[in-house]
Amino acid sequence: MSLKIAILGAGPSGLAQLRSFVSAQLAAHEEMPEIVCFEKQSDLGGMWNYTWRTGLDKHGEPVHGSMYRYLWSNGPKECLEFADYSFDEHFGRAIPSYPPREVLKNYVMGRIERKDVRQYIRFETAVRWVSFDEHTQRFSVTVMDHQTDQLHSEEFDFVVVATGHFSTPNVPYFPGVERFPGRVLHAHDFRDALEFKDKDLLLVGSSYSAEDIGTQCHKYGAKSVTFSYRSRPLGYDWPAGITEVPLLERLDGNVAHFSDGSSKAVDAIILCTGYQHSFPFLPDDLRLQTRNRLYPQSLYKGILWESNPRLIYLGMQDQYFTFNMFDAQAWYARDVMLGRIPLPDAATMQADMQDWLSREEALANASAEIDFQAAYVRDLLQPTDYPEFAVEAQGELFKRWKQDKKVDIMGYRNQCYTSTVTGTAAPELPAPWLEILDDSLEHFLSHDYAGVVGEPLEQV
Ligand code: FAD
Ligand code: NA7
Repeated sequence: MSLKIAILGAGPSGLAQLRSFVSAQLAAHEEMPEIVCFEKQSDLGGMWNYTWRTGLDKHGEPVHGSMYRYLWSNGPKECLEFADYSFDEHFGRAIPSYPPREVLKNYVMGRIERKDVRQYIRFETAVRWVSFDEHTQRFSVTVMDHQTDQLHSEEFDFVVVATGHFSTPNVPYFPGVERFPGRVLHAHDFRDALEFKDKDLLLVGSSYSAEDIGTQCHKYGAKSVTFSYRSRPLGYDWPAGITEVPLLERLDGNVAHFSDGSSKAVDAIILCTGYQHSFPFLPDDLRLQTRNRLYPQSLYKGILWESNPRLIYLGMQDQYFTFNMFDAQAWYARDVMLGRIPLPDAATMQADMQDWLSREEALANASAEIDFQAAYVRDLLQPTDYPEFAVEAQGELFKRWKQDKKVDIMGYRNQCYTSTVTGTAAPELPAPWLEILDDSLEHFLSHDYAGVVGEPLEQV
């Protein structure tokens, strides 16, 4: 009997898993597994599908999307390029290093549409519950099919959880917030910076969401942006109109009071306070519980559930590397499922995880974090047939990206990088990013970019 595999979610991670099977050269003794991918949205692309909706979707399911209008890649595209499908191959020419959301989504979809993977996906089907039967060693997956309005269960040998972890907001309470006269929202519900034009805006948090939403609101005409940090400030050289203050302590009407005794009257508050790993469809003994970190606990190789490696999690790490890391995970997971990679005994798995966890805990700065994640990706790639790519060289690009941001946080997207996959040097944006207000695919591709096509970079 052939293996039956459930993939939960058709975002970049779930699609990587599908692609890994479709592109597998199966050996004579291997049979193509039966694969079903359950996706609650009506299209694939995961987080990269922009939705205007917030709260609940048309079926009453929690809206997955946290992306917003005018979102541009927050890292160079050269750091997330698929080793088996380059940007040059997809667009037929060189494009700048920082594309807007729609362009990146188009790239992710391009690789998928070339292989017929839609046949495996059941859209508008939300996973409700997963259980494991010790006796049969199989999972039962219960889903709500909103197209037929029916709840049903199916059995599988493996379950791959690829439902993302940037959708369920972490929403702290600040005294006085219930009487704040303006709008209070979490980054998950932020959709359009123009809503905050001419407004004094307070953003709580000092990580990627705060940085990107704050700079974007500044770009689209917010009167002022105040970042409030808990542990450390973002620390960039901000333009006039953007300031950083320590943690918000309380609100008194529309006046925000901070822990250094300062205060500011604001019109709206956006809580950029991160997300929870949330798997309401999993029982406690199968459910990953972790903060946002580079090496979540209980996952051998960062993907296999320690106490039951038939349960696989993809993309649960905090991410420098994204699309190509998901590929590395998916290829490794595929080979475990096909029996190509034998798993060691429990003690060896435990020791391997502990080693990665200790290394993660010792990381002193972003540069070390990047090296750590590059080493992790390299470790996964090594036993698989995923095309070789210059992981460490991409790590060096990430370090340059960090430096570029430090030099000019409002202008780092004007920088150009060279692809480690094709050697193509990215052309410049047609104007500084701060001046480009149209983020559509049509507008981005309407320019005649002059790129230099070259050879793949040597491994560093
Ligand atoms: P997701 O993309 O989140 O996909 C998960 C899928 O699972 C979704 O389609 C969802 O509908 C589905 N799903 C969830 N629950 C269920 C259920 N119960 N039943 C059925 N289906 C379900 N990365 C970058 O590389 N560059 C960027 O510039 C960048 N910007 C970002 C900006 C924001 C605001 C956010 C939130 C993230 C950003 N990321 C960025 C990271 C992004 O999350 C990853 O690039 C990528 O989308 C993760 O892929 P995934 O498949 O793991 O998860
Ligand atoms: P992150 O990177 O997990 O960061 C969460 C931020 O929220 C971080 O600065 C936290 O501060 C802050 N936080 C969390 N809880 C609180 C409370 N209670 N009070 C104040 N501040 C708090 O999430 P992001 O949303 O920024 O980024 C997630 C993804 O979205 C990322 O991949 C991007 O590409 C887009 P801390 O430093 O822990 O003190």
